[in-house]
Amino acid sequence: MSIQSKDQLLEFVHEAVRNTPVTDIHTHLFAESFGELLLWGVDELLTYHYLIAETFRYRQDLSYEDFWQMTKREQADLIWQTLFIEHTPYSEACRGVVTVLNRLGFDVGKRDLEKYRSYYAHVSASEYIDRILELAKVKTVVMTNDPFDAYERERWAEGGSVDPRFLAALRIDPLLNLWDGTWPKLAEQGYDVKEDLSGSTLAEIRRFLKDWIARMNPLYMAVSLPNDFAYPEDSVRARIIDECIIPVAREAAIPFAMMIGVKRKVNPSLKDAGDSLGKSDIGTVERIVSKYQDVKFLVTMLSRENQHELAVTARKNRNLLIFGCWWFLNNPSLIEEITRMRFELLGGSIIPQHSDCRILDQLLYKWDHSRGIIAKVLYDKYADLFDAGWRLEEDEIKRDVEDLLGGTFWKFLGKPDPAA
Ligand code: RAT
Ligand code: ZN
Repeated sequence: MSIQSKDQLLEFVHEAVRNTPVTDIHTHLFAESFGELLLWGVDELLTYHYLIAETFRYRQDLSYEDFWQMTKREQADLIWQTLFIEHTPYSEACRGVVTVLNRLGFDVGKRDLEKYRSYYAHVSASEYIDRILELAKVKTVVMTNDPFDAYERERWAEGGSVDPRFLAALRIDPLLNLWDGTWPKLAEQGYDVKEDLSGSTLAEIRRFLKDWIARMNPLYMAVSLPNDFAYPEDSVRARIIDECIIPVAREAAIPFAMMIGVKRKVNPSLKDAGDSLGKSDIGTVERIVSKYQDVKFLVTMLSRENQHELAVTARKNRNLLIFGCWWFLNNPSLIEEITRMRFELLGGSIIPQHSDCRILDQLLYKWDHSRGIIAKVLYDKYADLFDAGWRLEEDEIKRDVEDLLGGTFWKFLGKPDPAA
């Protein structure tokens, strides 16, 4: 059926974007079998590192040490009091908590934290996973799996994820960003590696990657990179990319995901909340993706200033799929600007958003908020076509939306969507 008016178009697009199930391609969520790695509940929501940073801005007298010595519940109380009672919670991260509580059916007008807490005391992790994924209309989430984390390694030794809604991604930051501290860990795990990369080291790193690929079956290998990431370069990082990551990605036929632009620990006292960002050199991305045209790259960049050139770089390299409005870009004004620009330069050959959720409940807000913006921008693009006489079929809109919310990702991987 073709759409006959702009009112009809508006309604149809918003409904399609609201109701189409999502493949969330980058999160920090875990299946239940990963035990304490899966975070959920109101105290976790309130102690999200985005909110910790915001709280300190209003608490000049609070020492970092005192804060970190508090229990999670005490931290949550302080954050609630500071950001939600003494101030109005309109920053995006604060608004997110309000959206979640509202979507769970609480009376947010009452501002009754104890009431919200008491609900969580009576729900099990497995029920809650079902409830949130259903409410958020998220069909699959990609985890961030760290083979250097001792606790997580044990979970994999026990079998990893058996829940088909949670898929793996092999995260390799320590290998590329902290080689000094990482090679001893590889040696401990039985790999014959040397600090100076001599002898069998590179072959052993490849063996390590292949072992973990066999164990996790990851959809891609991923790394976050500093804003001054350079390629090519005479460095341990560039050698490991060239001689280990690229050949293994090629052989396993999985993409290499690069998340570029982080400045880690600009304020170490803030721990996870202490990272920042910087503008990166797009030439680095250009050189690596054009050198290895037979390898697929998923790329997101953290600085707003890099977004336009990244989109143009994707036009030139079909092995590059750009994804998400990452971290400090995951704000309505920036999502709208970036999504609009990407649609104009790349049509639907992008992944407009990932959630980056660390707490299960956040799926509700991150996707609700992003869906509204994606629908708005998509409608505008369709409306321009409508004005030029182009008439869209409902099925065409559904196809486009399915692609944006997961289909494009699966096609890029060359794999069928297991949840389709
Ligand atoms: O968005 C975040 O929560 C960051 O702390 C990072 O985890 C970032 O997304 C990353 O994956 O490195
Ligand atoms: Zn992340």
